[in-house]
Amino acid sequence: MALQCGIVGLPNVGKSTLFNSLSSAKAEAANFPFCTIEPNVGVVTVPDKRLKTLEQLVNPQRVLPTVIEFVDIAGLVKGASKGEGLGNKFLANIREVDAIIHVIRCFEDDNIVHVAGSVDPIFDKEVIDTELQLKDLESVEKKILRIEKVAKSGDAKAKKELEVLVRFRDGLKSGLNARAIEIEKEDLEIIRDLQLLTIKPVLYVANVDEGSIQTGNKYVEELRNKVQEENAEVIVLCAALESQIAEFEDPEEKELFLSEYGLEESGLNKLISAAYALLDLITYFTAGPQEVRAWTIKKGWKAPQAAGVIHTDFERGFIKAEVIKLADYQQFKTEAACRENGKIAIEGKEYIVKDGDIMHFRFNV
Ligand SMILES: Nc1nc2c(ncn2[C@@H]2O[C@H](COP(=O)(O)OP(=O)(O)O)[C@@H](O)[C@H]2O)c(=O)[nH]1
Ligand SMILES: [Mg+2]
Repeated sequence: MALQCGIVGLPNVGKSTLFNSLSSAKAEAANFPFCTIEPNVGVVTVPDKRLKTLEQLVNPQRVLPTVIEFVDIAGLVKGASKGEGLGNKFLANIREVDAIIHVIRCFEDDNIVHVAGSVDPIFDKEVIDTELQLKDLESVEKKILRIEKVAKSGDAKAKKELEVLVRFRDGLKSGLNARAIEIEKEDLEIIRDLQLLTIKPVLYVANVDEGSIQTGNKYVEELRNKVQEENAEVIVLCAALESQIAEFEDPEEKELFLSEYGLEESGLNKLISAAYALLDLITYFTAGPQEVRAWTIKKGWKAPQAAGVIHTDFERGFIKAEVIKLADYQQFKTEAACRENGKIAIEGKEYIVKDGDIMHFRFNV
Protein backbone atom coordinates (compact mmCIF):
# COMPACT_ATOMS: atom_id res chain seq x y z
CA MET A 1 0.00 0.00 0.00
CA ALA A 2 2.39 2.66 -1.17
CA LEU A 3 0.89 6.05 -0.60
CA GLN A 4 1.86 8.95 -2.78
CA CYS A 5 3.07 12.42 -1.96
CA GLY A 6 2.96 14.95 -4.76
CA ILE A 7 5.72 17.55 -4.87
CA VAL A 8 4.23 20.84 -6.02
CA GLY A 9 5.40 24.43 -6.24
CA LEU A 10 6.17 27.16 -8.72
CA PRO A 11 8.76 26.52 -11.47
CA ASN A 12 12.42 26.83 -10.44
CA VAL A 13 11.93 26.39 -6.71
CA GLY A 14 13.86 23.10 -6.52
CA LYS A 15 11.16 20.44 -6.91
CA SER A 16 13.04 18.29 -9.39
CA THR A 17 16.30 18.72 -7.50
CA LEU A 18 14.53 17.41 -4.44
CA PHE A 19 12.83 14.63 -6.35
CA ASN A 20 16.10 13.54 -7.93
CA SER A 21 17.83 13.46 -4.57
CA LEU A 22 15.03 11.33 -3.20
CA SER A 23 15.30 8.91 -6.09
CA SER A 24 19.06 8.71 -6.08
CA ALA A 25 19.45 8.44 -2.30
CA LYS A 26 21.04 5.15 -1.55
CA ALA A 27 18.49 2.85 0.04
CA GLU A 28 19.14 2.45 3.75
CA ALA A 29 18.61 -1.27 3.81
CA ALA A 30 20.37 -3.75 1.59
CA ASN A 31 18.48 -5.73 -1.05
CA PHE A 32 15.79 -3.24 -1.40
CA PRO A 33 14.44 -3.04 -4.91
CA PHE A 34 14.78 0.67 -5.11
CA CYS A 35 13.42 2.28 -8.21
CA THR A 36 11.93 5.09 -10.11
CA ILE A 37 8.64 3.75 -11.45
CA GLU A 38 8.10 6.44 -14.01
CA PRO A 39 10.24 9.45 -14.84
CA ASN A 40 8.36 11.49 -12.27
CA VAL A 41 7.41 8.82 -9.73
CA GLY A 42 9.95 7.48 -7.25
CA VAL A 43 9.72 4.88 -4.50
CA VAL A 44 11.49 5.87 -1.33
CA THR A 45 12.24 3.72 1.69
CA VAL A 46 11.07 5.08 5.00
CA PRO A 47 14.05 5.35 7.35
CA ASP A 48 13.37 3.49 10.60
CA LYS A 49 16.00 2.83 13.27
CA ARG A 50 13.86 0.06 14.74
CA LEU A 51 14.56 -2.12 11.71
CA LYS A 52 18.25 -2.10 12.56
CA THR A 53 17.45 -3.08 16.14
CA LEU A 54 15.33 -5.98 14.97
CA GLU A 55 17.90 -7.03 12.41
CA GLN A 56 20.53 -7.31 15.12
CA LEU A 57 18.22 -9.39 17.31
CA VAL A 58 16.84 -11.71 14.65
CA ASN A 59 19.68 -11.84 12.16
CA PRO A 60 17.39 -12.49 9.20
CA GLN A 61 18.34 -13.21 5.59
CA ARG A 62 16.90 -9.93 4.50
CA VAL A 63 15.41 -6.73 5.78
CA LEU A 64 12.62 -4.94 3.98
CA PRO A 65 11.72 -1.41 4.95
CA THR A 66 8.44 0.16 4.08
CA VAL A 67 8.08 2.71 1.30
CA ILE A 68 6.24 5.76 0.14
CA GLU A 69 6.10 7.23 -3.34
CA PHE A 70 6.94 10.73 -4.40
CA VAL A 71 5.63 12.33 -7.55
CA ASP A 72 7.34 15.32 -9.16
CA ILE A 73 4.42 17.40 -10.34
CA ALA A 74 5.71 20.09 -12.67
CA GLY A 75 3.88 22.82 -14.48
CA LEU A 76 1.89 24.58 -11.84
CA VAL A 77 1.82 28.20 -12.81
CA LYS A 78 -0.53 31.10 -12.39
CA GLY A 79 -3.57 30.33 -14.51
CA ALA A 80 -3.22 26.55 -14.20
CA SER A 81 -6.84 26.25 -13.11
CA LYS A 82 -7.77 27.81 -16.45
CA GLY A 83 -5.55 25.42 -18.34
CA GLU A 84 -2.37 27.56 -18.51
CA GLY A 85 0.89 25.62 -18.85
CA LEU A 86 -0.68 22.18 -19.13
CA GLY A 87 -2.63 23.16 -16.05
CA ASN A 88 -5.38 20.60 -16.19
CA LYS A 89 -3.07 17.64 -16.58
CA PHE A 90 -1.06 18.65 -13.56
CA LEU A 91 -4.08 19.39 -11.46
CA ALA A 92 -5.30 15.90 -12.33
CA ASN A 93 -1.95 14.56 -11.09
CA ILE A 94 -2.47 16.31 -7.79
CA ARG A 95 -5.92 14.80 -7.48
CA GLU A 96 -4.36 11.35 -7.45
CA VAL A 97 -1.91 11.88 -4.61
CA ASP A 98 -2.63 11.34 -0.92
CA ALA A 99 -0.70 14.31 0.39
CA ILE A 100 0.96 17.43 -0.91
CA ILE A 101 4.53 18.54 -0.40
CA HIS A 102 4.65 22.20 -1.29
CA VAL A 103 8.17 23.38 -2.07
CA ILE A 104 8.81 27.06 -1.56
CA ARG A 105 11.89 28.90 -2.67
CA CYS A 106 13.62 30.50 0.30
CA PHE A 107 17.08 30.84 -1.25
CA GLU A 108 18.56 33.76 -3.10
CA ASP A 109 20.50 33.07 -6.25
CA ASP A 110 20.69 35.65 -8.99
CA ASN A 111 21.51 32.98 -11.54
CA ILE A 112 18.21 31.25 -11.06
CA VAL A 113 15.26 33.08 -12.42
CA HIS A 114 12.37 33.54 -10.11
CA VAL A 115 9.11 33.40 -12.05
CA ALA A 116 7.71 36.41 -10.24
CA GLY A 117 10.93 38.39 -10.20
CA SER A 118 11.93 38.14 -6.56
CA VAL A 119 12.06 35.66 -3.73
CA ASP A 120 8.78 35.97 -1.87
CA PRO A 121 7.57 32.83 -0.11
CA ILE A 122 4.14 34.11 0.86
CA PHE A 123 3.41 35.36 -2.63
CA ASP A 124 4.58 32.05 -4.11
CA LYS A 125 2.49 30.02 -1.72
CA GLU A 126 -0.56 32.06 -2.53
CA VAL A 127 -0.14 31.69 -6.29
CA ILE A 128 -0.25 27.92 -5.93
CA ASP A 129 -2.96 27.94 -3.29
CA THR A 130 -5.14 30.16 -5.45
CA GLU A 131 -4.88 27.87 -8.46
CA LEU A 132 -5.86 24.86 -6.38
CA GLN A 133 -8.64 26.77 -4.67
CA LEU A 134 -10.07 27.93 -8.00
CA LYS A 135 -10.17 24.35 -9.20
CA ASP A 136 -11.90 23.27 -5.99
CA LEU A 137 -14.32 26.13 -6.29
CA GLU A 138 -15.24 24.88 -9.75
CA SER A 139 -16.00 21.40 -8.36
CA VAL A 140 -18.04 22.77 -5.47
CA GLU A 141 -20.05 25.10 -7.68
CA LYS A 142 -20.83 22.30 -10.11
CA LYS A 143 -22.25 20.22 -7.33
CA ILE A 144 -24.22 23.16 -5.98
CA LEU A 145 -25.84 23.57 -9.39
CA ARG A 146 -26.73 19.90 -9.38
CA ILE A 147 -28.51 19.84 -6.05
CA GLU A 148 -29.87 23.36 -5.73
CA LYS A 149 -33.22 22.52 -7.27
CA VAL A 150 -33.78 19.47 -5.12
CA ALA A 151 -32.82 21.44 -2.04
CA LYS A 152 -35.24 24.21 -2.90
CA SER A 153 -38.02 21.69 -3.31
CA GLY A 154 -37.63 20.99 0.40
CA ASP A 155 -35.65 17.75 0.40
CA ALA A 156 -33.98 17.72 3.84
CA LYS A 157 -30.89 15.79 2.84
CA ALA A 158 -30.23 18.03 -0.17
CA LYS A 159 -30.77 21.10 1.98
CA LYS A 160 -28.15 19.95 4.43
CA GLU A 161 -25.75 19.17 1.59
CA LEU A 162 -26.32 22.55 0.05
CA GLU A 163 -25.59 24.25 3.34
CA VAL A 164 -22.22 22.49 3.65
CA LEU A 165 -21.36 23.14 0.01
CA VAL A 166 -22.14 26.81 0.32
CA ARG A 167 -19.86 27.01 3.34
CA PHE A 168 -17.06 25.52 1.22
CA ARG A 169 -17.83 27.80 -1.69
CA ASP A 170 -17.67 30.89 0.49
CA GLY A 171 -14.52 29.71 2.26
CA LEU A 172 -12.72 28.95 -0.98
CA LYS A 173 -13.83 32.24 -2.47
CA SER A 174 -12.38 34.11 0.46
CA GLY A 175 -9.01 32.44 -0.11
CA LEU A 176 -9.19 29.60 2.41
CA ASN A 177 -7.95 26.12 1.63
CA ALA A 178 -10.66 23.49 2.09
CA ARG A 179 -8.62 21.90 4.89
CA ALA A 180 -8.99 25.10 6.88
CA ILE A 181 -12.77 25.15 6.61
CA GLU A 182 -14.51 23.77 9.67
CA ILE A 183 -16.77 20.84 9.08
CA GLU A 184 -18.36 18.15 11.22
CA LYS A 185 -16.80 14.76 10.67
CA GLU A 186 -20.09 13.22 9.55
CA ASP A 187 -20.47 15.93 6.89
CA LEU A 188 -17.21 14.97 5.20
CA GLU A 189 -19.20 12.42 3.19
CA ILE A 190 -20.94 15.31 1.42
CA ILE A 191 -17.76 16.57 -0.19
CA ARG A 192 -15.84 13.31 -0.49
CA ASP A 193 -16.84 12.69 -4.09
CA LEU A 194 -15.41 16.07 -5.09
CA GLN A 195 -11.87 14.94 -4.20
CA LEU A 196 -10.92 18.48 -3.35
CA LEU A 197 -7.28 19.38 -3.88
CA THR A 198 -6.91 21.78 -0.99
CA ILE A 199 -8.33 19.35 1.55
CA LYS A 200 -5.38 16.99 1.17
CA PRO A 201 -2.86 17.12 3.99
CA VAL A 202 0.07 19.38 3.23
CA LEU A 203 3.55 20.08 4.44
CA TYR A 204 5.86 22.82 3.31
CA VAL A 205 9.48 22.51 2.33
CA ALA A 206 11.46 25.71 2.69
CA ASN A 207 14.27 25.32 0.20
CA VAL A 208 17.06 27.45 1.65
CA ASP A 209 20.68 28.15 0.79
CA GLU A 210 23.37 26.01 2.40
CA GLY A 211 24.15 28.61 5.03
CA SER A 212 20.61 28.68 6.38
CA ILE A 213 19.86 25.01 6.97
CA GLN A 214 20.43 25.27 10.71
CA THR A 215 19.38 28.80 11.45
CA GLY A 216 16.73 29.34 8.81
CA ASN A 217 16.39 32.84 7.36
CA LYS A 218 13.89 35.64 7.08
CA TYR A 219 11.97 33.86 4.33
CA VAL A 220 11.56 30.78 6.49
CA GLU A 221 10.24 32.96 9.31
CA GLU A 222 7.69 34.55 7.00
CA LEU A 223 6.58 31.17 5.80
CA ARG A 224 6.35 29.75 9.31
CA ASN A 225 4.19 32.63 10.46
CA LYS A 226 1.96 32.26 7.48
CA VAL A 227 1.30 28.54 7.75
CA GLN A 228 0.64 28.65 11.47
CA GLU A 229 -3.02 29.21 10.71
CA GLU A 230 -3.08 25.89 8.86
CA ASN A 231 -1.22 24.02 11.54
CA ALA A 232 1.14 22.77 8.85
CA GLU A 233 4.72 21.69 9.28
CA VAL A 234 7.66 23.43 7.60
CA ILE A 235 10.72 21.35 6.79
CA VAL A 236 13.85 23.40 6.17
CA LEU A 237 16.39 21.92 3.80
CA CYS A 238 18.71 22.79 0.97
CA ALA A 239 17.76 20.78 -2.10
CA ALA A 240 21.12 21.42 -3.75
CA LEU A 241 22.95 20.07 -0.71
CA GLU A 242 20.57 17.11 -0.40
CA SER A 243 21.51 15.99 -3.87
CA GLN A 244 25.14 15.80 -2.67
CA ILE A 245 24.21 14.01 0.54
CA ALA A 246 22.20 11.49 -1.44
CA GLU A 247 25.32 10.40 -3.33
CA PHE A 248 27.10 8.92 -0.31
CA GLU A 249 27.07 5.15 -0.19
CA ASP A 250 29.19 4.75 2.91
CA PRO A 251 27.07 5.60 5.98
CA GLU A 252 30.10 6.80 7.94
CA GLU A 253 31.22 9.17 5.22
CA LYS A 254 27.70 10.42 4.97
CA GLU A 255 27.52 11.04 8.70
CA LEU A 256 30.79 12.93 8.58
CA PHE A 257 29.55 15.09 5.75
CA LEU A 258 26.33 15.82 7.63
CA SER A 259 28.21 16.76 10.78
CA GLU A 260 30.24 19.28 8.81
CA TYR A 261 26.97 21.08 8.28
CA GLY A 262 25.89 20.52 11.87
CA LEU A 263 23.19 18.07 10.81
CA GLU A 264 22.18 14.85 12.52
CA GLU A 265 20.22 13.50 9.63
CA SER A 266 19.61 14.45 6.05
CA GLY A 267 16.77 16.79 5.17
CA LEU A 268 15.40 14.02 2.99
CA ASN A 269 15.09 11.70 5.98
CA LYS A 270 13.29 14.41 7.88
CA LEU A 271 11.02 14.97 4.93
CA ILE A 272 10.21 11.29 4.47
CA SER A 273 9.40 10.82 8.15
CA ALA A 274 7.27 13.96 8.20
CA ALA A 275 5.39 12.85 5.09
CA TYR A 276 4.75 9.47 6.69
CA ALA A 277 3.31 11.10 9.79
CA LEU A 278 1.32 13.53 7.68
CA LEU A 279 -0.39 10.62 6.00
CA ASP A 280 -1.37 9.28 9.41
CA LEU A 281 0.63 6.14 8.82
CA ILE A 282 2.20 3.84 11.35
CA THR A 283 4.44 0.82 11.02
CA TYR A 284 4.26 -2.65 12.40
CA PHE A 285 6.89 -5.33 11.94
CA THR A 286 7.11 -9.00 11.16
CA ALA A 287 10.29 -10.73 12.23
CA GLY A 288 11.56 -14.19 11.43
CA PRO A 289 14.77 -15.88 10.31
CA GLN A 290 13.99 -15.27 6.66
CA GLU A 291 12.87 -11.72 6.82
CA VAL A 292 12.45 -8.73 9.04
CA ARG A 293 9.97 -6.44 7.46
CA ALA A 294 8.18 -3.18 8.09
CA TRP A 295 4.53 -2.80 7.04
CA THR A 296 2.58 0.36 6.62
CA ILE A 297 -0.94 0.80 7.94
CA LYS A 298 -3.18 3.69 8.87
CA LYS A 299 -3.36 4.72 12.49
CA GLY A 300 -6.36 3.07 14.14
CA TRP A 301 -6.52 -0.07 12.00
CA LYS A 302 -7.57 -3.28 13.69
CA ALA A 303 -5.54 -6.48 13.51
CA PRO A 304 -7.38 -8.18 10.61
CA GLN A 305 -7.14 -5.12 8.39
CA ALA A 306 -3.47 -4.77 9.27
CA ALA A 307 -2.94 -8.43 8.38
CA GLY A 308 -4.57 -7.79 5.03
CA VAL A 309 -1.63 -5.63 4.02
CA ILE A 310 0.51 -8.76 3.94
CA HIS A 311 -2.07 -10.86 2.13
CA THR A 312 -5.82 -10.68 1.70
CA ASP A 313 -6.02 -14.29 2.95
CA PHE A 314 -4.60 -13.13 6.26
CA GLU A 315 -7.50 -10.77 6.63
CA ARG A 316 -10.21 -13.11 5.41
CA GLY A 317 -9.06 -16.03 7.50
CA PHE A 318 -7.85 -14.05 10.49
CA ILE A 319 -7.96 -16.01 13.74
CA LYS A 320 -5.72 -14.12 16.11
CA ALA A 321 -2.50 -12.18 16.34
CA GLU A 322 0.49 -12.65 18.58
CA VAL A 323 2.00 -9.32 19.51
CA ILE A 324 5.39 -8.53 20.99
CA LYS A 325 6.45 -5.03 21.97
CA LEU A 326 9.84 -4.01 20.62
CA ALA A 327 11.09 -3.05 24.11
CA ASP A 328 10.28 -6.58 25.35
CA TYR A 329 12.02 -8.13 22.36
CA GLN A 330 15.07 -6.02 23.14
CA GLN A 331 15.03 -7.05 26.77
CA PHE A 332 14.50 -10.79 26.27
CA LYS A 333 16.37 -11.09 22.94
CA THR A 334 14.40 -13.95 21.37
CA GLU A 335 10.81 -14.78 20.58
CA ALA A 336 11.07 -17.93 22.70
CA ALA A 337 12.31 -15.96 25.69
CA CYS A 338 9.49 -13.47 25.20
CA ARG A 339 7.03 -16.36 25.22
CA GLU A 340 8.50 -17.88 28.40
CA ASN A 341 8.24 -14.53 30.11
CA GLY A 342 4.67 -13.93 29.12
CA LYS A 343 5.56 -11.11 26.74
CA ILE A 344 3.58 -12.36 23.79
CA ALA A 345 0.03 -11.04 23.88
CA ILE A 346 -2.70 -12.95 22.08
CA GLU A 347 -5.01 -10.45 20.45
CA GLY A 348 -8.29 -10.85 18.57
CA LYS A 349 -10.21 -9.11 15.82
CA GLU A 350 -10.79 -5.93 17.79
CA TYR A 351 -7.16 -5.25 18.61
CA ILE A 352 -5.94 -1.89 17.33
CA VAL A 353 -2.41 -2.30 16.05
CA LYS A 354 0.13 0.08 17.61
CA ASP A 355 3.12 1.70 15.99
CA GLY A 356 6.13 -0.60 16.46
CA ASP A 357 4.20 -3.79 17.28
CA ILE A 358 5.87 -6.99 16.19
CA MET A 359 3.06 -9.10 14.80
CA HIS A 360 2.53 -12.73 14.01
CA PHE A 361 -0.81 -13.58 12.46
CA ARG A 362 -2.67 -16.89 12.74
CA PHE A 363 -5.11 -17.45 9.96
CA ASN A 364 -7.17 -20.12 8.30
CA VAL A 365 -8.38 -20.15 4.71
N1 LIG B 1 21.27 27.85 -5.01
C1 LIG B 1 20.40 26.86 -5.05
N2 LIG B 1 19.92 26.47 -6.22
C2 LIG B 1 19.00 25.48 -6.26
C3 LIG B 1 18.55 24.83 -5.08
N3 LIG B 1 17.65 23.90 -5.43
C4 LIG B 1 17.53 23.97 -6.76
N4 LIG B 1 18.34 24.91 -7.27
C5 LIG B 1 18.53 25.28 -8.67
O1 LIG B 1 17.34 25.91 -9.15
C6 LIG B 1 17.10 25.54 -10.51
C7 LIG B 1 15.72 24.95 -10.64
O2 LIG B 1 15.65 23.76 -9.89
P1 LIG B 1 14.63 22.60 -10.24
O3 LIG B 1 14.81 21.55 -9.19
O4 LIG B 1 14.75 22.19 -11.64
O5 LIG B 1 13.27 23.38 -10.01
P2 LIG B 1 11.76 22.94 -10.34
O6 LIG B 1 11.37 23.74 -11.53
O7 LIG B 1 11.00 23.37 -9.13
O8 LIG B 1 11.72 21.47 -10.57
C8 LIG B 1 18.18 24.56 -10.89
O9 LIG B 1 19.17 25.25 -11.59
C9 LIG B 1 18.70 24.07 -9.56
O10 LIG B 1 20.05 23.69 -9.63
C10 LIG B 1 19.12 25.25 -3.83
O11 LIG B 1 18.81 24.72 -2.77
N5 LIG B 1 20.03 26.28 -3.88
MG1 LIG C 1 11.05 20.44 -12.28
